[in-house]
Amino acid sequence: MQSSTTTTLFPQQQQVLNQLPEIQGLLEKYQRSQDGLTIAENSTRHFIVRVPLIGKFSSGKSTILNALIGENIFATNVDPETAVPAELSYSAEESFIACYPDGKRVGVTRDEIKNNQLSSLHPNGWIEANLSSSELATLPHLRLVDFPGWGSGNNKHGQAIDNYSPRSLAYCLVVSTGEGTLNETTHVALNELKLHNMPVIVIISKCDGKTATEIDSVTQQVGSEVEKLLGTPPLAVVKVSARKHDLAELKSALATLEQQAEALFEQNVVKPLVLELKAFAQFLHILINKDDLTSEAIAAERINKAQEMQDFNRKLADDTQLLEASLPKVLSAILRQVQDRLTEQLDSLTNQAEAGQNLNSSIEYIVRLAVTQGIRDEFDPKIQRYFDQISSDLPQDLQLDLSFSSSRQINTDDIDNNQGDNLKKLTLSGIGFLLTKHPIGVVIMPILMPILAELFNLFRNKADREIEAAQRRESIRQSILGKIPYIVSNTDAVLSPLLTQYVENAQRSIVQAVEGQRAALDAALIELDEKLKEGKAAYAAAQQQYQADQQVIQANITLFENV
Ligand SMILES: Nc1nc2c(ncn2[C@@H]2O[C@H](COP(=O)(O)OP(=O)(O)OP(=O)(O)O)[C@@H](O)[C@H]2O)c(=O)[nH]1
Ligand SMILES: [Mg+2]
Repeated sequence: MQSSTTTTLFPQQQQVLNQLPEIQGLLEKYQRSQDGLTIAENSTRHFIVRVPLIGKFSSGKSTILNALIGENIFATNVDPETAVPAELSYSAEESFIACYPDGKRVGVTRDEIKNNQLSSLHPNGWIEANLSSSELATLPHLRLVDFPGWGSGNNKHGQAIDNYSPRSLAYCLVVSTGEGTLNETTHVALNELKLHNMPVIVIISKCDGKTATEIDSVTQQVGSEVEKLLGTPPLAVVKVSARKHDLAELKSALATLEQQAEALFEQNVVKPLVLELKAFAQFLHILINKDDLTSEAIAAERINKAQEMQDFNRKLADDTQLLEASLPKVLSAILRQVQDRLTEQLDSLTNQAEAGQNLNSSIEYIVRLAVTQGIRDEFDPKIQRYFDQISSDLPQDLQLDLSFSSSRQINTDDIDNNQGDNLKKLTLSGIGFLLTKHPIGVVIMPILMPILAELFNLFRNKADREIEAAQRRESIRQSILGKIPYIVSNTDAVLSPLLTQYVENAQRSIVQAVEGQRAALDAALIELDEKLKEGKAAYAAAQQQYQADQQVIQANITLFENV
């Protein structure tokens, strides 16, 4: 288990923890699902704002963190260096822990971190660095994360993003003055972040050895590009020189983010909980106000509700079929993107092969970008339309939040030690699926990429031999060109069942959620009928109980909304 934060709880955090047993008891009493509450409880107990520093390799991320904590703990280099994410927390007593995806935790030394001797943690492990830095002490709700950079065919960054995207509530985007502008990978990454509406601090790094005019022009350029991509201004655009230990602007932006932690808690934990309570109150409302109800009327209502459910299931099946019918077109558009991008990169791949480099990770990287973009352009709009249609088909008294933008963050490491597996379990089934509706990154990428990597490995030896044998540049080029259809068909073979599975899971979890609510309502109607048969007094008592319970739920809603 991750150590829980020793920081003073926010009033709302305390409030949620105080009220949970009462709400839990009522959910149990009415046989309603506890899943949402369990997630709310975990997210409340372990609330933390993870803030990965993302950006191109060598943009200066590790150097910035070293300068911030005032010690050279993390390895830095002009070549791609950071390979394992490192999570920084304040602790009076310093410790470094290697965290494996299976939950194993092993102490490591400063030297091992400094010298980047962490290969046993690939690909899904991370480092926990608990440091007694006074700077970190002022940011108790933030957990800054040193992240592998992107670029130069490095796919460690992609893996890290997949693992972190459902667990992070803010980002720092580092762009060095040397880069001057956002590259394509950054565009794709920012498109992703936009969907989660997260605060982003843009850090313009290496502001030394440049004139003030040059720095201002990069700051303006990057700031406006980010704003355009996010649709809202970043939380701050700050200029730093880690080399000169000039981090004043960054420190002030982090302090602002720290102040927003409470609002982030409210948005990510309290709001979904309140929605759930409102659905519960609505359910009780259906049972109340039935003063002159008869057994016949209850029987009629049960039939009526069952009929509504059948109608809904039929509409859902039709909507799902329509979505499934669109999949081949979606898939071929995505594959076209893969093909086009590989072809566009042919010269650069040829250069790499000529220089004797292995092309595997470059190819993986290109495919990853193409699939991410392709899914966003082709699949997401269809899924969104599907969810919208279902929301409007839903019987009035049932609640299902199917809007993309409302995906709830999941602190998987706090639910169980087995982070990777849990994530997959959560995102591919039931409530987890409904909480993370956005398919890319959270659902599809973490499954797609390892399978693709294996497939590429299978034909890699043969391909490498052929490429080696081709002596002239043109024949190397032709040889790589000849591999593109293999890559595209491999991607097809993996992606096609994944898309189908995504749609099936979506339908299944919607049915599960809706039927769960319906069954609870039916059980309540049966109980109401039994009370009615017991006589007027029992019926009135039951009504009173529903009213009292509804008041309790309502009081909790008011409490959470007004702290
Ligand atoms: N001039 C200048 N160079 C810097 C500054 N910060 C970092 N560098 C240099 O930039 C190079 C890369 O720095 P890192 O901190 O390793 O970059 P990174 O973003 O962590 O890179 P990856 O871990 O590979 O993603 C190193 O050679 C640093 O010395 C700075 O403020 N000014
Ligand atoms: Mg680094």
